[in-house]
Amino acid sequence: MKRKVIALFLILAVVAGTAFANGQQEAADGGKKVVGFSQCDSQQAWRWAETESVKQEAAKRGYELKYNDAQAVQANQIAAIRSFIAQGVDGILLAPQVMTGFGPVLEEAKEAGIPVVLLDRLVAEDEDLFFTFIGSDFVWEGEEMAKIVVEETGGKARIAELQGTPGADPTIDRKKGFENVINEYPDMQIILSQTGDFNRTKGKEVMEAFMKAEGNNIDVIYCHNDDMAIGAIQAVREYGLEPGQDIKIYSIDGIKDAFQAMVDGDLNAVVECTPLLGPQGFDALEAAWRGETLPKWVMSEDGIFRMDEAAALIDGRAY
Ligand code: GZL
Repeated sequence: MKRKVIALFLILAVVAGTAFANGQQEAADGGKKVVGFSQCDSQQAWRWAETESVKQEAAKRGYELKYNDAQAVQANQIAAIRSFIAQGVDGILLAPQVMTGFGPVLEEAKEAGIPVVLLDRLVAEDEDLFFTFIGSDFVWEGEEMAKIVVEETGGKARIAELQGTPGADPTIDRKKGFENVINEYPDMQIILSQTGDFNRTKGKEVMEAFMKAEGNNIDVIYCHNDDMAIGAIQAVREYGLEPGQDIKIYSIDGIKDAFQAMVDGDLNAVVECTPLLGPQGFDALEAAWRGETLPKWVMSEDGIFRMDEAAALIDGRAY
């Protein structure tokens, strides 16, 4: 009997030690910590990769995750956050649909003493309403994309732009960054610009309309994300032109389908925007639970990839 008690004690000690080593912390009542994750939507490959990163990391660290997909409706996100607060979660991860409108519910989370970590998009609210923002530099992404477009067109191009979700900071800042650069080149002109809502189907529909209107006058398509670029490629080909050749196409994210499109010669370059934010999200919550502070922006490190290097890299892509 004594040997069994000792063995059980040793097992418990190892489990506890492992959990602690993983940074897992227990809830006040000694149970598992509970984290609410409000995801803005689940309509793009990038979103699926981010959600999977968060779910896998929660499981790895032994936290209970309450997941809500708002289906691109901000009101659903606000309701989900309110529900997390009512359930007394220990932390909230929020990937906000748009920048504005989250102030009141973030105030409620603050009053409840629940730390909120923003994933992949910022909100235009007081910085003391969130613990930190983990995500990419969207202005940099737009600027780097524009530099490649200038280089590959010799500084002369009529550009069609597929914008992301209106009011989301990647949309605002990817446009800002791109224009920061092309505004230096008088022969670089955005002749058409419309939202495709970061969505593959809508990106194709908008590109079909652009082709109908100006098909033979478009030299470049700048897409705020890969899903819209995949739709644009289909629209260009169905119009009868060669994507990547007759019309050069550039996009942001770096999902595997985009690498395949570069391998196929349909997409000319991609600036990465990593969705694999789960580990950093839980690192931030654990810092909050330890009473520590972090900078208000934990910036992701992203790469830049050209068509001719995609074949060597595609098998190593993590999303
Ligand atoms: C960027 C993220 C964007 C992606 C899109 O951090 O908010 O939202 O670039 C996604 O693919 O829809």
